[in-house]
Parts: sequence; structure tokens; C-alpha cells
Amino acid sequence: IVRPFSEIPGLWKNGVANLYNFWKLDGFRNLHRIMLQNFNTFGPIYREKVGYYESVNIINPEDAAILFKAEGHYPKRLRVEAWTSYRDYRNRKYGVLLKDGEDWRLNRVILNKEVISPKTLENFVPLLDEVGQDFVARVHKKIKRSGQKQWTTDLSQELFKYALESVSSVLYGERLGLMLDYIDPEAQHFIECITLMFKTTSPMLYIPPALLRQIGAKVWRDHVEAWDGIFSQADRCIHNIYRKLRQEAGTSKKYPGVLASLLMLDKMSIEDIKASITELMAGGVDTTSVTLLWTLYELARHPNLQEELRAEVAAARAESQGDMLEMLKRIPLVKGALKETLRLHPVAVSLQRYIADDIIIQNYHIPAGTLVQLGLYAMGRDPKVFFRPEQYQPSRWLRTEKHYFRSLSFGFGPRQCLGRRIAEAEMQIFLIHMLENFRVEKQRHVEVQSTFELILVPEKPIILTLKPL
Ligand code: HEM
Ligand code: 2DC
Repeated sequence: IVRPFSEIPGLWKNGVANLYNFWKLDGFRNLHRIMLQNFNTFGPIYREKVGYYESVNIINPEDAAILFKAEGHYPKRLRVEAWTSYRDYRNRKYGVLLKDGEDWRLNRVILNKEVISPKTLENFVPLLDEVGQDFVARVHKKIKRSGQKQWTTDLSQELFKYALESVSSVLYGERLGLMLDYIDPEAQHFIECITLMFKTTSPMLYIPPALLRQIGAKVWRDHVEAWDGIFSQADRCIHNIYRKLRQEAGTSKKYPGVLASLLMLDKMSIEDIKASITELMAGGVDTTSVTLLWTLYELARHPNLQEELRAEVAAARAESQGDMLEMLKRIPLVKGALKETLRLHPVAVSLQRYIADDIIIQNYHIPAGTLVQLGLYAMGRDPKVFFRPEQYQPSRWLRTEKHYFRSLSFGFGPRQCLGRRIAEAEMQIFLIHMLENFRVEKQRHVEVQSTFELILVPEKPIILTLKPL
């Protein structure tokens, strides 16, 4: 017999009291650990209400399959009110990240062709390869200048720049010049704004931004300032391309970038294009840079594995005679390493959908319209789902284990990460160049955990040593 919705275990009766407890546990920064603990307490399904945020949470891949089968034609994830409120406040259009329904689908279908279809890789890879080469050249220069034979540092700032340079070169078909010694202060400011934007979003998941705005709360003011900085930099980049396009009218045969392609295609309104390009630019910095930092950290902790990956890359280089697009087809273990990083250190703690149909999960009835969350962080560390989950083992993704609904770091289906192809290519190319040039080491006995700042990030700086081979 199917049990009713009201019998799902969990704390969902008093959102305000739960918010108070959540706050006492420093939940704004510990969301991932609290979710893990809730699954331990309540089992594989629990219902929760914290502040105004209400959801049903699940952890099993088989249940994830049921969830995504019920996502409907217009999959809808948690509405991040802080982000929509800002746009309403400043009279800006929603991009594909925030749109829903038919409006979302129409934009998404056009963007898919330019951003995530497999054929775009041909265009992206040469641009990303150039940025990767410049990154290692920059590190070599840093080492040379230091007068030592190695460089010990917190790479996060360098990685932010690498990520922004990469995503910008793909979007605009042009370099920002962030791998140079003197960089545009506006670009640096943009990077800081993105981090602030993410950080100020998390409290507003639980407390309505409209309320915070009314009382003039600092977190709302900081959030507005962060988005203002993001939009003004994106606007500058977009206007620059728009102007050039009108002057030259597409004379050269070279790939002009995603923005110019969309403008020439003339299938989306200019305002819609601007909104989505801004989201892509903002979404393309902290996500990949943090994942790369975690990957270097894991490679430093596993020197034998690092050598194995280096050998794979060397063989791929030889077989493809340096053709990067070909190389990317010959590095399964490098790809496994990135999946493994995202299993243990996912960018998104959860995936969510407002389900379109009634479903039954763990023998409980869940009505259509409910917000159901898959605990991605918890699933990645569950011994019932992954054999010896605490071990970093890229080879587990080479078909030894079951993969059914287990590789979900970029989400699922038509609403999955739009930046996925860019992110994957950018990260693979980065690792290829780094493995070909440096050995990565770390200080002994330093364990680094995740902290929740809307996306999961390292709780403290990760100090690594790069040694030229
Ligand atoms: C959405 C993860 C990098 C842009 C998402 C979602 C996840 C995700 C989990 C939600 C998917 C869903 O609900 O099914 C990641 C990870 C990244 C990454 C793990 C890198 C390691 C990027 C990059 C960009 C980007 C580089 C931009 C170039 C977006 C956009 C959406 C999205 C625009 C919303 C798509 C929509 O609503 O239709 N991402 N992301 N992401 N991501 Fe990413
Ligand atoms: C955060 O409980 C935790 O890719 C919440 O590139 C549920 C939630 C909803 C939406 C998720 C968010 C979490 C994490 C960050 C994500 C976001 C959707 C897109 C966004 C996963 C899991 C991200 C980082 C985008 C951001 C693009 C943007 C800022 C322009």
C-alpha cells in the first residue's frame, strides 16, 4: 500500500523553528553536511521546510530516474528568488537560467545549437587550447621569475582568470588578455562580483529577498551591487562585439564566437541574447575553476594516479599528432578524473525539479507540483551507491561499476547545464597542458573540506606546488 505524502519523515511542520535550528548549525555554509545527516537520520527520503523553502529530498539513483521521468516538457528547478528579484528590481530580462515554460524552451533550443551541440566543439577547442597554452606559459614565467625551481601557491585567482578568459574567448571570439601581467581592473572586479553574488545568494534561499529589500538588509544591498558589477562588465563586452559586427558585417571566415553567431542567426531578440550571454559569462567562472582546483588537489594527493594520467595524455598526444580535437577522444581516464572530482566535490549540492506528475518514491505518494531534490553531494558519498566512496578512483568510470543515474554533476535532460560542453572541454584541455608541463604536489597532512556558498567551494585555501617536469 502506498503511504500518503503527509507521512514522509522529516521536519516540515514549522519552517520558522527549522530555520532557527538551521541557523544555529551554521546551515548557510553547511547545507551539504546537513543534508547528509538528514539522510542518515530519516533514510532515503525526507521532507523538509526551512524558512520558506519546502522540499522532498531523495538520494538513490533509481529514485532520481523516477524524478526525472516526471519532469515534464518544461523542466523547472528551484526558483532562486534572489536572482529573479534583482532582475525585476533593475528591469532586466531573464535569460535561459531563469526563464520557464515555453519562453525558456524557445530560447534554450536556439542556444543548444550554438553552445552545447557536439559540432560546436570544433569551434571551441582551438580557442580553448590557446588559453591553455598561455596558462602554462604564464606558470613557467612565474617560476622563472621566482628564481626557484618550483612555485608554491594558492592557485584560485589564477584559475578564476583562466576560466573567465576561456569562457569569454568562446562567447566573444576574442581574448580579454587575462593571462598577461597587467590585467583590466574591470575584469578583476567582475571576478570578485561573481563570488560575492554567489555568497550573498545562500541566505536568500531561506529568507525572501523582497523582505530583506524592504528592511534594507546588507545582504540584499551587497547582492545588488554584485549583479550590477556583473551586468556592467557583460554589457561592455556585448556592446563591443555588437559594434564590431555592424562595422565589419562578418567578413572573415574565422569562428566569430557564440554571441556574434546568435546575432547573425537573428532568431532571438537582442535583449534575450544579452540576458543569456550574461548568464553564461557569469556561470562560467567559479564553476570550472573550483572543479579544476579540486582536481589538482586530488592529483597532488595521488602521485601514482597523476603519473598514469600523464602517460595517457602523452600517448594521446603521440597518436593524434597534437590535434587537440583528436586528443580529447583519447583521454578516458582524464575524463574519469573530472567525473570523480565532481562526485566528491560537486558544484551543485542538489538537483531539483518541481515535478509535473504525481510520483511514488520509496512507497510514498508525492503530488505534482512538489519540489523534489536529489542530494547530489550525499549520493556521491553514499557507500550503497559507490563502492568505497571515500576513495578518489577515476577508473571506476571506465565501466567497471554501474553508472545508471550516477553521473549527474551537470544535471539531467533538456534542462541540464547549458555550459556543459564548454566546461568539459575547458577542463580537459587545462589538465592536458598541466600534466604535460608540471608535477603537482602538496604539503602533507592537509585535509580540505567543502563549504556551501551557493556552490560548494573549498573551505580554506588549497596550497599546491608546481614543479616543471
Ligand atoms: C545549469 C553544473 C559550468 C552555465 C547547471 C546545473 C548544474 C550545473 C547542476 C543545473 C542543471 C539541472 O537542473 O539539471 C555545472 C558544473 C559546471 C558548470 C558542475 C562545471 C564544472 C557551467 C559553465 C557555464 C554554465 C562553464 C557557462 C558557460 C549554466 C547555465 C545553466 C546551468 C546557463 C542553466 C541552464 C538552464 O536553466 O536551461 N549547471 N555547471 N555552467 N549552467 Fe552549469
Ligand atoms: C544551490 O538549495 C542550493 O550552475 C539550493 O552556472 C538549490 C540550488 C538551485 C539552483 C542551483 C544551485 C543550488 C547551485 C548553483 C547552480 C544553480 C542552478 C545553476 C547554478 C547549479 C543547487 C550554476 C552554478 C550556474 C550559475 C549561473 C549564474 C549565476 C548566472
